[in-house]
Amino acid sequence: MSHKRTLVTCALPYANGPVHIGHLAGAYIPGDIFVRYLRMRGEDVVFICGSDEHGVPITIKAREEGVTPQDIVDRYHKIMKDAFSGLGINFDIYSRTSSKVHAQNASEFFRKLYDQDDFITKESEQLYDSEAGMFLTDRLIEGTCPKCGNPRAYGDQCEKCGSTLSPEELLDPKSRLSGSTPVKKKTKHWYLPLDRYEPWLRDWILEQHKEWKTNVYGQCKSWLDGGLQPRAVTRDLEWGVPVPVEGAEGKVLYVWFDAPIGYISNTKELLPESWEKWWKDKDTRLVHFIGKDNIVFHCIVFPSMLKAYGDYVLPDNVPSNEFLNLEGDKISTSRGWAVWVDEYERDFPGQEDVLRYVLTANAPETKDNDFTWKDFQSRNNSELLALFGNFVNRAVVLTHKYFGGAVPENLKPEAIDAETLAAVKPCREALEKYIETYHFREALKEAMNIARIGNKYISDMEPWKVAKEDMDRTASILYTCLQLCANLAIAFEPFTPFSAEKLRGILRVGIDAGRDYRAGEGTPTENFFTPAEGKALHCHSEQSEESLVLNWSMLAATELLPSGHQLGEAVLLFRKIEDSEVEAQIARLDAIKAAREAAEAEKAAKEAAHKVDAQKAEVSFEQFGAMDIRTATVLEAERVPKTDKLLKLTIDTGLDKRTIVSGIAEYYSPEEMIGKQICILANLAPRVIRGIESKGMILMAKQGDGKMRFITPQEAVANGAQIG
Ligand code: B3M
Ligand code: ZN
Repeated sequence: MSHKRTLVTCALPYANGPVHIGHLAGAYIPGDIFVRYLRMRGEDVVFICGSDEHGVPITIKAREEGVTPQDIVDRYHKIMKDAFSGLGINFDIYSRTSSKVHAQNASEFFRKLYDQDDFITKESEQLYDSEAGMFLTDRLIEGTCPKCGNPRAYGDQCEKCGSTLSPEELLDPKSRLSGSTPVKKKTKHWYLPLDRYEPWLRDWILEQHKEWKTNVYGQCKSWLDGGLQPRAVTRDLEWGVPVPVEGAEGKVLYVWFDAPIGYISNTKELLPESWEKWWKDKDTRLVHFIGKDNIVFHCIVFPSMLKAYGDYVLPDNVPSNEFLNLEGDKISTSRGWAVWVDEYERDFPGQEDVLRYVLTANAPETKDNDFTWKDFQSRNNSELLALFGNFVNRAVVLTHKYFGGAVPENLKPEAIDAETLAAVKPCREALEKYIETYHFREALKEAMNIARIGNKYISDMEPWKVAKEDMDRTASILYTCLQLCANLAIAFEPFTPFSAEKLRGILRVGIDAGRDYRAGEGTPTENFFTPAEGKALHCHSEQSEESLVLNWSMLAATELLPSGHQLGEAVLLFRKIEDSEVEAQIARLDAIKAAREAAEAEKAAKEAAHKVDAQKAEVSFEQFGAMDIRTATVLEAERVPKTDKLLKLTIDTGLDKRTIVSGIAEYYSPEEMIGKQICILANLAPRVIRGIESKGMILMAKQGDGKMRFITPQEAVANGAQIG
């Protein structure tokens, strides 16, 4: 081990929406597994997270709701913090980028780079909303897409046809803030010249970090191969950390400049005395857990900032997952297509570990992956419950039945017992290797293999049958089973900490889960992280009341529970997830999908209705005059048999009574037409339609979606009146 301590961060989620399973699977659960594992191994670890509270989307949401950005971030900061603690994601601190410490720290960071001449400035013309008195980012501009005609395309992208746009390309651009037409205005911004760091980045990533996950390495390589450009690190906005230099009034740091500095600020808030050791001592290993959309910022931009600053350590690894889909569809907060953690906790109270387990077993580690409720149910029922839970339960219940709940003596051992226990060792080795290389789903499989081993052993040994004739052998079998149970209590702690704790309660053992820093140094702030109420997952061995304390180094040991050790009551580790529960979730999603499809269809219909055909070729006055258009009244109307579209109308044209066959049955019933005054083209050459001679044509207005309405004079006029 070439490091003395590990600083683990998880991406700071934007405080503009609740946490969903995509977030959890991407960064937070893997981060928590890694940290729990390291803590149990006795490593010195700090685990940092917090809300990312700046950025344009937060200001837009605030405007839409008529509240301040601070109101928005206050709301979601709390929701997110509760969601994480509810799932046992045990950060040491969950702070926020609107904190004082952060404003100061980010500001100081910028100032140092500024003083060192690490920025360049550029003046450019940007769009300005003179009514709102604000420069507009691309996202704040809306107009018609030049490619597909979507009237609500944004200045950076049309979400309808997917084209990338610039604000200049939009037809009829409008500010989303005030609706006014933006004007061009000069503005100056500070840029980090990433091109300066390119040779260094090439060496540092492409040569020295070949071990990074292939998706991460690949993205970095393609960025570097594409050539790096200076990146603006300031914005004309009100919400954010003010740019701390002269001539930058009304400007704030770009959210992606300040947010990663938040990792440092939050460490500083937690450990005001010793934070520097975590960020500046070369023996610190820095690991960022993120989703794949954050790779460039964590592998290229932030390291360049740290490098420019000078004293900081650089990330040792940036494990990043691909995206998780939900029931075959992309997770989307705005479309309501997600499973939110707060709702999960409401619908499945006490089932935190099931979600942790499923999201790890099915993690999108190498490619996008799909979460389905059926898979959720079957992984619970046929893995957690059938393998892990049942094995433990059988072992403990039988021990109570035959041995009064005390671990029996190993009175009559057989080779199979030792072989079974020995099989745990390769699982441990593989598990460790996988966790240390950030392959959590493989690591979890190894933990589950221990349960599988136990399950097979107890099924094969059938101690309930052996007990009828050989109590000594029964003792050895259960002794072996209980040793496996104790191993499970260690191996599952990083993955399913609630169940591991429950299991330790059953076995009456404690655990040395390592040291955490949640107490910080000095006076705790309100951003310190405390486990949710009733979920005091212990971390320190000294908190345990049990005399028997397990730790990671004991994993694969064959004598963890001594004979005579009294067990606690047998409680179930997992419960069955019923069909009705997952059906309710699927029904909820179906309803969301149906509502979305209905809304999309309605929107499409509206748009189609408004589509106007292009003008036809010119006609002469004479050509127009040749048409005999006049008023008439419908006397009789009936459907033409065996057709859906045709009505046969008898009309009074003022000249005569005649028959016209018209394709309007889709829009009007015969009853609706009788007595109506209409306009006709009287001198259209007669045609025979379905055996009926039709003389003339009824004038109809036809909308873009095909819907037709007949034309009627403003007020009743004599039949046969000429129109022209
Ligand atoms: N808030 C993006 C995200 O939540 C961003 C991460 C910041 S990490 C410094 O996906
Ligand atoms: Zn478009």
